[in-house]
Amino acid sequence: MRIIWPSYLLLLALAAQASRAETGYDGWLRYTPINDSAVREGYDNLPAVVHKLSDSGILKSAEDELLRGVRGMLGRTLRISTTKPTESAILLGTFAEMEAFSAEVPSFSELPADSFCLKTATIEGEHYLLVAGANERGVLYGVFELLRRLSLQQPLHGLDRCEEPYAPIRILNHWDNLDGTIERGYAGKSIFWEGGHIVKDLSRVRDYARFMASVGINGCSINNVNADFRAIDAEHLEEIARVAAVFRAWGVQTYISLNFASPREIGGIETFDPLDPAAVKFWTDKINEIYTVIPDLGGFVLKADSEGRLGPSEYGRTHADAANVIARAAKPHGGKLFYRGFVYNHRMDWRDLSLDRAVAAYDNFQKLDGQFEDNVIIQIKHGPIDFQVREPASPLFAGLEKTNQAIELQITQEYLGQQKHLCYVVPMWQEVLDTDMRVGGKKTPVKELVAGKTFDRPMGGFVGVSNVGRDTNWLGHHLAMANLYGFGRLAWNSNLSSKEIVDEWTRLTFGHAPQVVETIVDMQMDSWPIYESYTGPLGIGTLTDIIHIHFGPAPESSEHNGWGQWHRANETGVGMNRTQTTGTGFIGQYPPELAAEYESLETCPDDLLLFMHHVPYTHLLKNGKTVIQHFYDEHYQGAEDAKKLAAAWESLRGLVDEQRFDEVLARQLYQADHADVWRDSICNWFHKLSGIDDEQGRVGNHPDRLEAEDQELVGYQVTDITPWEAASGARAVQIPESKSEGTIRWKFDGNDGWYDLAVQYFDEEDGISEFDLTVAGQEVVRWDAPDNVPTPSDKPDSHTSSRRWIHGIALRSGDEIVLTGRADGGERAGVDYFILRPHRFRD
Ligand code: GCW
Repeated sequence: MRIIWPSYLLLLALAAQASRAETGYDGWLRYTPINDSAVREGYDNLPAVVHKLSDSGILKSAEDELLRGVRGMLGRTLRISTTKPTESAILLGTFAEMEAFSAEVPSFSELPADSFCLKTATIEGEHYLLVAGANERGVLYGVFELLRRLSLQQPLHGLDRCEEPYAPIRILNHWDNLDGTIERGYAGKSIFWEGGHIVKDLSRVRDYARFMASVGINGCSINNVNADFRAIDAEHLEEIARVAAVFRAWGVQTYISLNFASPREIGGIETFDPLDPAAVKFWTDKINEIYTVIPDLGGFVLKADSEGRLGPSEYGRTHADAANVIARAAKPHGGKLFYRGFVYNHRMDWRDLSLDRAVAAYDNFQKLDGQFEDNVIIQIKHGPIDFQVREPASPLFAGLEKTNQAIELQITQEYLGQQKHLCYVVPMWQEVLDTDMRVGGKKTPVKELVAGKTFDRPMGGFVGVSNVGRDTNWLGHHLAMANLYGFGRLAWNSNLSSKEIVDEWTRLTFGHAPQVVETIVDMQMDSWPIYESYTGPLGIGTLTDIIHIHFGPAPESSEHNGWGQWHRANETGVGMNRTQTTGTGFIGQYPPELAAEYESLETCPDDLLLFMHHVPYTHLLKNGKTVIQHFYDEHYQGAEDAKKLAAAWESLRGLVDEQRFDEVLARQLYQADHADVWRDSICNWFHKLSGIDDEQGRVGNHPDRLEAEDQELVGYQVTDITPWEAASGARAVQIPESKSEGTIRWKFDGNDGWYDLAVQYFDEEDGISEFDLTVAGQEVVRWDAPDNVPTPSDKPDSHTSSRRWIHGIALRSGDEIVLTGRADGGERAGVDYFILRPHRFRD
């Protein structure tokens, strides 16, 4: 029976479809209709037929994607021709297949794997658009480039363009655990794992693979580098094979993280000594087994002798011994081993000033240069410490001449606001990639070293730690997707600028309206410098809580412990002395010209000053300010600028679809307030330590602030907050028991008028407290604290310190203001302070 839809139902269905598209799930692959008729007309000559020259899975994906994109953007459904077309057509195939198709196909010059060409050609009298790849993956990439051009509304006629990847290795790592949690993931549970197994429904994995392919990412590891032994048992291998099958169709090779102690833990032998024949046999047999299940597995990732992971040092063996035992087993199958250069001692004696975590990667690996098998790639974090807000390039990039290397970049914003703060990190990556290491006194930017161009190594490239999750928009913050996109684009073409990349991304994600594009591009480009200024400027490190959560401010946590992320702040000065003359000698790991630049206070760039030197707080920077005053100024300016980011986003109200607008706004407003928590913690801490006042008198002085502990309390108790700098005045108030109530009360004695009131409270993850504010007996607002922008802590601290604004309250002198809190679970309705200021009418 034919169903006849009433037209209003059809309209409703269409409307539902249109709004569904704007949850952020589609990321930059939205393919929304091109409505501008002049632009549409430019595509009138696009052939109506598509013909693919082979039947592989990848070409099928390419064809599907082409149909999907063209239908979405132009509203036309291309005809699939399974036989040689007799009219104008889009041809999909490899260079070789194209040349075999007709003698009239122009010949293609030899290009590396994954390259593609888009060409228009007249063949046997018909007009063709050729999407040709050096291999099948190249064809798929060519289709995505074609669709990108359409989305960017660029002309297609007369196309004649080839692109080759900057480096062969462009892969993602995931730190996903088998139970579905993600180490340092900020957007929900794993898309791969759940309850110890690969998820049943792999449609999200497929859509993720599309994202990867669309920016040229050709490999992906799917389990945590802190690896679970079980990942490679027979049961899980079969499950991983399902993921590999989904990835395969999008040209993405699967990688598995290994646990180096596996021979002992699951191999039934006593040892995991890489030179012991029994361990060698274990790896050979296991890897042979793995390749029978997943014949085109890309290979493995290994974290050994790091942060408590077992490794070769257990037996006095080297990293080369460890890498080679696995690499040799993988080689016959074409497998690679990514051996992580992130090896350091996290139990270092902080009292010994000669020790320095930054030297570890170079010290561990440089001496082994040349000893690794040729399918081993040393995977090196971009800086010598650990993804801080600014670090110099790792000297190890210059230290390996005979060994393959890849740079590890972090997409998930572990130390950079965890997608609750905006931080477009591509400019930061680019600074590292463009750092000229001056190897042999010659121009040798990091990007050329890692891509294997300088020393002519066959393998090299880029690894991104992605950690997307099941949140609909993949990374938690819609604007954070620019980092995933940017990683791929930069790995594909490291000469693109970060601004070009984000301009492209913005148009694909939010459309072409000039105000929207300009505002988002500016917000993104400003975001890293802003984040740096209110967290850790001058190269000091992010100054976050480095022991646990890595989110809010906790400058003390970097000191006096074995983790080695020290900044050596004391009463007189600040910074790690890494000079060769009087410091830890780290600077000597760089080639001589760069070492000389960093060694001298005259030439060391100020933004790396405290990474390289220990200086008095009164040291004068190149801008004429003292270090401490600059620190204060940066934090105040940064916190102001964070508010401007929110205001910029707010200016787009009505120009961006509602859901994405609201969700981004919530995060930007959160950041605007949390930047004050940062500013105050860091400034108070350094003020106390240095004893030097802020020239502008701002630090520790908040005329519009009322401390909760100074008001009349019933049911609330005053608590010391740890660390002290996380709370204004080092103290806050809390209700001692769950499910109990308390009140904070004071009399307003200012002038009658309109006011804005903010409550600075602690929104923890271990309860949902309730609050109720009354003025002169009238309830003004009631809210609960369900951890809306999830703050990863169950304590009243700098992670959970949150602000609730109540705008436009009419106050009269003598009014009683009462905040009633009701504690829930571990969350004790904690309140730090109130801000009361004249109402600012918003535009
Ligand atoms: O930055 C640190 C993270 C760890 C991570 C480690 C690594 C997967 O805090 O969570 O472990 O780096 O890169 O191995």
